[in-house]
Parts: sequence; C-alpha cells; structure tokens
Amino acid sequence: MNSIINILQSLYDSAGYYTNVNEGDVYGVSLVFLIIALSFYQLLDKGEVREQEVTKVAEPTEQVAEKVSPEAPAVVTPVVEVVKKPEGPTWKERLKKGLSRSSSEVWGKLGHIFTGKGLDDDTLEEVEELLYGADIGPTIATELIESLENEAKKDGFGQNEFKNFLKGFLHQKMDETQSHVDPDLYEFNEANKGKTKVIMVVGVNGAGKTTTIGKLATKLTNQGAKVVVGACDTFRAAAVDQLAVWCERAGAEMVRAKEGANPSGVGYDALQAAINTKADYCILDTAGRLHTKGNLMDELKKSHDVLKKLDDTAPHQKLLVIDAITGQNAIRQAEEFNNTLGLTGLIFTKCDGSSKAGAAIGIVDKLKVPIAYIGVGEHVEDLNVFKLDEYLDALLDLD
Ligand SMILES: Nc1nc2c(ncn2[C@@H]2O[C@H](COP(=O)(O)OP(=O)(O)OP(=O)(O)O)[C@@H](O)[C@H]2O)c(=O)[nH]1
Ligand SMILES: [Mg+2]
Repeated sequence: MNSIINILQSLYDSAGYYTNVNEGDVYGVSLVFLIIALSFYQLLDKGEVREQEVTKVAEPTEQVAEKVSPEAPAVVTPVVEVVKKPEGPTWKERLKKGLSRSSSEVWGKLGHIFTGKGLDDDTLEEVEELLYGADIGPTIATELIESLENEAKKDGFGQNEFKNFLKGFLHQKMDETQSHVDPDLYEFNEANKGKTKVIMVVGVNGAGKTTTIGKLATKLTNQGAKVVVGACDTFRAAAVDQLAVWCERAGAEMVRAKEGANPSGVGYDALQAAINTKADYCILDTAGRLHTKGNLMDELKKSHDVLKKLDDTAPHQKLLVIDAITGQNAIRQAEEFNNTLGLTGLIFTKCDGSSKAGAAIGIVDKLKVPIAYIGVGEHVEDLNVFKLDEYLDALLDLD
C-alpha cells in the first residue's frame, strides 16, 4: 500500500497538486479506474451485439441485396458482401418440373407400351390413340406412326429405344424451323445498340402476354439494354397498371395513354419515344383478342401497319403468346394470327399447368414458325429461351 501511496504522491506533485496522499485517495482513484474500465468493456460488448444484428438483417438476402445502393455508407458494405442469393432450381429443373404433367400423362404412358418384346396390331392401335391425344396434331401423329411401325415391331425395341426414336423424329421435324429464331430476342447484342428493335406481342385473352413482356423486359434490361414498352391494351386501365408494375421492376420506360385511347396511336407514340431516346427495344403489349373476331384482328393489323410510318422494317418481331392448355385449338389460333400479321415467333406459356405442351410440336411443323420462348411459371426465372434439345429431353424425360 505504501509504494502505491508513494507513486500517487509523486504523480500529484508532478501535476502541481500539492496535497498529502492517504489510503482513502488510493481507494478513490482505484474506483475511478474501475468505472472507466467497465464502461470501456460495455462499449466493446455493444459493438459485438450490433454486428450480430447486422448479420441477421442480411439473412432475407435477395431484396436487401438489391435495395442497398453502391453509394451506401462504408459500414454497410460488409453486409452486402456476406449476402448470398438463395439458390433456386436451375432452368433445366424448372423446365422438367413444368413439363412433368405432359411428360408423365402422355409421353410416359406411351413409353411403357414398349417392352422390347415386339408389338402386335392391338398395341399399335393403343399407341395411335395416345399419339392423337398428345395434341401434336393429326398430320404429324400419322407420320410418326408410319415411321414407328416397322421399328417398334423389332425385338429389343423397349422404352428407351422408343424415347430415343421419338426424340430423333421430333428433332428432325422442328430443327430447321427452330434455326430461324432471331438471337437478339435472347441476348442483347451491343453491336446493335440504339437500333430500335420492335417486338409486337399478340394473343388471345389471358394467354400471358403482359406477364411475358414483363419477364422479357427484365431479361433485356438486366443485360444492359434500354427498353421502351408501349401499353397498347387500352381497353382496361388495370391492364396498363399491371404492365406499369412490371416495367418499374424491370427498369423499362413505359408509354401509356388514357383508357379507351386508340391502341395504334399508343404503339406509334411508343416507337417514336424509343427512336428519339435510341432505345434498343420497343416492346408493344396488345389487348387480348379472339382470333375469330374479324374487327379486332383488323384493328391489330392497323396497329402493325402504322409502325411502318416511323420505320418501314418495323415491327421486326411479331410474337404470338399461346397458353399451353389450349391444346389443338392453338393451331387454329396460330393460323389466324399468322394470316393477319405474318408471325415471326411463338411463346408457349403455362406449360407447367398443362399436359398438352406437345401442341407446340404440331404448330411449328404446320406453320414453320419457330418457338422463341417457353414459360413454365409466373416468375421471371420461369421464362427462358426455347432450346429444342432441352425441351425434348424434358418432355420425354430423357437425360
Ligand atoms: N402458371 C403460369 N402462369 C402464367 C404463366 N404465364 C403467365 N401466367 C399467368 O397467367 C395470367 C394471365 O397473364 P397475363 O400476362 O395477364 O395475360 P394477358 O395475355 O396479358 O391477358 P389479357 O391482357 O387479359 O389478354 C396471370 O395470372 C399470369 O401470372 C406461366 O408460364 N405459368
Ligand atoms: Mg395483358
């Protein structure tokens, strides 16, 4: 204790604080040190808690990662780095799941018929029946049966042989047409920057036009493209609002008009805005219409033709959206829209909710119009480029 009193005394003296140090002073000074040490410890402790809270906030991930801007304060940066996007199913998995009903209810049943022990006439009839029910269209079904007949009667022609035979047949039927899809529809090509590509999206009511445009715009803006969307469905205010939500999410500009406005005028204004701002894409959402309503089809043609006043090569793409559930009627729809506009591509949506995804094959074969995109759900990730091999593998459950 004496040595502590001496140290304290010399400290007091050097500070010019001339007083005699006693035991009480030593206890007092120790108390002050203790309080300072405790406060310091508490501060450190709080820092640790805050770090834990920050990590927790980071857990919901995707939205947080998207909302934090690059200009956010430095302290937030480590949070962004630890955020990992939740890994959803891959596109192949989504496609396989989406086509699983068509695959199991139609093509799977067919496959089971082939046991490798040859085929009698009764079983061949059963095959015919299933194929006509597969919605691939009567022409292609007949052709398929003819080329299958001899093969299938051979011993050793089992389920796998059948699937591979079918894949070869369908591939050869669709391959040529599929090779004509414009790659700019999938990937924005920097070399074409500023050369506005006009995409007109048409189809019957509720086929999935607006949703598909939203997904497509998102995909293109994500690649750095500038996209202008024309809300040409002026029949319902709700249709425009639905599109506006998608455009905001996608970061695309939207041109709209009042409910009831002339749809051709909106398309014209949208293209004008796209050209003026050197947009890379101008996508036009049209109102749903029955292919049998002549006046509505005429109005669509007008909307198509008016664009030529601004660019005589427009619209560059005329895409028909088809709900997969439509089945055989889809061929009629596609024929009518094709007669009116000269379609350049098809988009099959809702393949996840139908066992009739095979209808796509019949349409491609009959109209020689390729499928550009396929949709298997409501999320952006559920729309993707149509790749023939991927589609056939998923449809026939081949791996
Ligand atoms: N399950 C599933 N639903 C889809 C898909 N594509 C679109 N939908 C849904 O289908 C419904 C109709 O889609 P819309 O995009 O509004 O269809 P639309 O063709 O614009 O409709 P109209 O403008 O009324 O003619 C919406 O509920 C979409 O979420 C898909 O691939 N799978
Ligand atoms: Mg719509």
